[in-house]
Amino acid sequence: MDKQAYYITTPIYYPNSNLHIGNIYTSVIADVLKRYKNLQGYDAFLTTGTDEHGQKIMNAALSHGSQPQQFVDKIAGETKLLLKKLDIDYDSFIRSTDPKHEENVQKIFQYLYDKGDIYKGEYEGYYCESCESYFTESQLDNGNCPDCGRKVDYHKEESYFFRLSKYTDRLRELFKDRPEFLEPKFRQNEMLNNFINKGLEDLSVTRNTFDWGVDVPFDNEHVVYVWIDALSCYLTAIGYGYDQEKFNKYWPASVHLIGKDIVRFHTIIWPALLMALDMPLPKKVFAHGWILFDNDKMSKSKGNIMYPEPLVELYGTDALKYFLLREFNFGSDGNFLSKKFMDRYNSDLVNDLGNLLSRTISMISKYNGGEIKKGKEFDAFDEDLIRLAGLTYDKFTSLMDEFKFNEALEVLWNFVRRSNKYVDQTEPWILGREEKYDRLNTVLYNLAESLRIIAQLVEPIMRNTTSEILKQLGVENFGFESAKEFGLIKEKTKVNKGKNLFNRLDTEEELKK
Ligand code: ME8
Repeated sequence: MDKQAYYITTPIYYPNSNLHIGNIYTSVIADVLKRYKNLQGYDAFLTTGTDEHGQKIMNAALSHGSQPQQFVDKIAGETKLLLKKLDIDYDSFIRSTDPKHEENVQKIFQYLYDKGDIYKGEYEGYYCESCESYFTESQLDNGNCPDCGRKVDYHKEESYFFRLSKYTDRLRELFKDRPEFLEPKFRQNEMLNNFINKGLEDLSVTRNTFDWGVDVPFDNEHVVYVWIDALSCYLTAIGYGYDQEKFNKYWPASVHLIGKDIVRFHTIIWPALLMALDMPLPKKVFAHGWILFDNDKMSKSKGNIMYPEPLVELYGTDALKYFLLREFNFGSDGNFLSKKFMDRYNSDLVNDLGNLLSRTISMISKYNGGEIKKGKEFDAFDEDLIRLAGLTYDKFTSLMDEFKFNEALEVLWNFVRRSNKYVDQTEPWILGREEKYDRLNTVLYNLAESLRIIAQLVEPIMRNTTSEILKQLGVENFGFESAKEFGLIKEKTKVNKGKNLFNRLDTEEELKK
């Protein structure tokens, strides 16, 4: 039987500069979600890419003394390398300058024009260059852009318009009938109160003050608005216009993962466009919060941008992914503090997980000649541990399904800590000294089995850690679902003493780096 498709997208990043921690946060979540879905038996497909047209990119290229194409080629190449370095397992990297995509944008534009959903008019209003969007005075937020908060300029120009107003009622119904469409839930009220219920105005969908964009097919004085171009990348990436079978398999998207600043584009403009194209709507849009730096949004002008490369080089991809998922509540803003990173590394990874593995493997080597054996004596501590293992699987998966990644990891680490407590409660070193093997074997078996379950559950987030734990335990990867069952390790499995999973950091020294 064919596996069920699960299509995930990240935003199509602007290649005006290299990706920082805030941008890659979405990519990391998307990667974890993809691995999680695949491990659960889905056929997950992840699209990412670069949003290469528009005035902002053109200006960035010019300020670097480059031609736009040359400039975006360079950054798109660097972005791919960075995603590889971060072990982000994407399936499609779509560039909006890809000729297949440009063709799609023109087809979409022509179709909507022929249908009467795009018409020519004149625009007068406020323009945000960063969002490449027009606003009326009443839409401004204290005179600034309601999406990103930046300064706006007054503009007047000839433009083509998309009849967004025509879709107001259907959008209102969408929010009413499908409360799961946009999460977190509080964002729904923002969209309804700030935009839909105020009445939507038709949207200017072309620009004629620059030419770095897809030409309007029948009027080369105009280029297509960058957001129409960017959003439809989600379609081109899975074969729209050139591989219908693939497209039918993956569309509609299971989830668009985005930052909170681009909710309006994804939950008003994008569904309205898809309605106009008579296409099914994505099943969900999930908007995460900002990763802040000292309580402030990262920005170049403030000089407080944090890039992921040094963290990965020093601490590895597993630690970075763990931290981003564990520390931040997906949906809310959170502060990135280097000290917090070090503290979590030392407490959760070195002390809790690393120690559990090293003490378990050492004891199996010392007392059992390196073999995991089944014991004959049991007590209430075992029952309690095994019961928690079962509950951990159920809670971990249901929290992952709700995109509550930090809580899922908290539940898993609760089990890691419980396993360490089990060592203290059962005191295997005393059992060993007194040669009580019937009991000692049970304890060591339960510890090995707990570690196996932890390794299987953590695989979507830390696959290298999973491999290392399983290698040291001497067991094969039985698959994610095997974490449901306690007792799969075979009698006389030989463990392999290995390196430390994570080495303790000297926080003071690390902070100087
Ligand atoms: O918006 N914390 O691209 P982009 C968390 N091209 N997320 C952050 C962040 C931070 N500090 N800073 C930025 C675009 N982001 C469009 C997308 S999709 C069809 C087109 C997030 O490169 C931001 O919220 O400006 C956005 O979701 C993503 O990075 C890409 O931003």
